[in-house]
Amino acid sequence: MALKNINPTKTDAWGKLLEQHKLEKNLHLKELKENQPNRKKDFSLRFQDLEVDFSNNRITENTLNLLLELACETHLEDAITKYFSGDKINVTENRAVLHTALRDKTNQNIEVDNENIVPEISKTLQKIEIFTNKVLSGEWKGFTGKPITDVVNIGIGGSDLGPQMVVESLKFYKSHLNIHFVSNIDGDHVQETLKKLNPETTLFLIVSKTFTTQETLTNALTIKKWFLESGSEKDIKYHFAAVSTNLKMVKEFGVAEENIFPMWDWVGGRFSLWSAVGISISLAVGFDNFNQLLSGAHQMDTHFRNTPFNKNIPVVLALISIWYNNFFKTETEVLLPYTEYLKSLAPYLQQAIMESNGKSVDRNGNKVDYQTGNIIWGSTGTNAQHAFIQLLHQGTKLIPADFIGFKESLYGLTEHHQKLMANFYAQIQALSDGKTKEEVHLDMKVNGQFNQIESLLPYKVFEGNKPSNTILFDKLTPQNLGILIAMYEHKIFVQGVIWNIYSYDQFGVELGKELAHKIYNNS
Ligand code: G6Q
Repeated sequence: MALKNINPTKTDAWGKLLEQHKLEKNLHLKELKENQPNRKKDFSLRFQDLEVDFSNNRITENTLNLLLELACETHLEDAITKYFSGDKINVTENRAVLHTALRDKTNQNIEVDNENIVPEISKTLQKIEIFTNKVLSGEWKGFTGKPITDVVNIGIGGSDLGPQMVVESLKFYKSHLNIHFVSNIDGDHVQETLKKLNPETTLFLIVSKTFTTQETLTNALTIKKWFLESGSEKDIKYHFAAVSTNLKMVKEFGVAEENIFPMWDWVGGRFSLWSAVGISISLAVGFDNFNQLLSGAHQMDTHFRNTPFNKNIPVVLALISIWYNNFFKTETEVLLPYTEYLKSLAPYLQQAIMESNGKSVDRNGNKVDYQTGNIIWGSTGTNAQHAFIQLLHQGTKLIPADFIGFKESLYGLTEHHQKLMANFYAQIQALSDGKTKEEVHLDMKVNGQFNQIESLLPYKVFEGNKPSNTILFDKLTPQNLGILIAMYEHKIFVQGVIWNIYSYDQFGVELGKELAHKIYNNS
């Protein structure tokens, strides 16, 4: 059954939130915190070693309660049940949305069109495990008998960004294989990658759900041609594998049947890293770590499914984001992971969030008259502090931030980590509390800058009241990364449900593709 069609702006809660916003829009975070000694405790949620502190947001208990009412009035609970049980909630494509089934560890039946999909998922996971182990152990040999040293993932969008982000994020856990990603149709991208590679020791994974994507097919053909300059047609089976729903076209391309991994139409591209699309991850960090990633995501799925909304991390994060987007009229959200490992998180979530919720027609087929998807951007701290953070502190725009941090670093170097985390907390505090005229005045006096007080004081004032969430884990592990990604996936879902849009199609990318074909064919 499809999701309900409820215009959120027509709910009682929405009306009350509008009033609430008038009352509270000028409250300052610094005062809120000073007047509420237990605020941090009251506005924090825990799940395993994840701690989400949302006390640095411009919300009160009343706001939160109204946002929770909004979730109930828009029937979020019913939507969650339908999401996990394989209802065809992706109505415009007539598909279920079941990336959660790929990491389900309960072994209970999950049905699509009256067929249990669990055995097929387990079989594929086993195939990934066997394949990974063969390649990693060196049992899998290239056409001249040498073991594989390099793997190239050929794919784009959902068949590239997820695996690439996870491989980058889990570099610490890396196997001996070098993993490369070719996505852009820009020939220089493939050329730059190939020039580093030896065809005798390289494995190519062609990842394309449809196997019709112009970029992926063009790159795959160029690579096949390059390979055939050294190897022969019969050697292709030692060097090419594919992940797709389109068996016919994969075989026509020449990939051996035993090297083909399935995909299913109930997995959206941007949510597919948990499927065989994630083979590059399994090769990069070993199957056990890949499985840990899946387990972490499953744990977050269970939390999301079973936790009351007021204690439910993805629900609370989604509601806070709606509060800013629809009532404060913010346009963007910034992601600030304080670890270099997560430098690809923002580009990955840009696709997941913006392709999903960048919609303006509601589930009744009408144009919405309220804001939907946020613009997502970001980069790692502390680098960002020396770049764009100025605008967050003193610009004219209100930009809610997610600070993502880890209590421990992976290699030790404690002094570095203490400095890193000091910066992490300093930014959160500076954004929230700011620095008043009086404080600047005093500071300048103490520093002996008497003569400059008049001319410089206004520039040194920080208004503060800039909101953020603090998302803190003990350590970056495959399991915690799974938790983090699934947390954002469910935040996307909750927002799409409440905004009354279809989050799982992406017609917006079609027009440009069609025109590119026409322009190319006429050139
Ligand atoms: C993701 C989108 C899109 C898709 C790519 C690649 O949700 O659908 O980014 O993943 O266009 O598609 P193929 O995997 O079919 O090549």
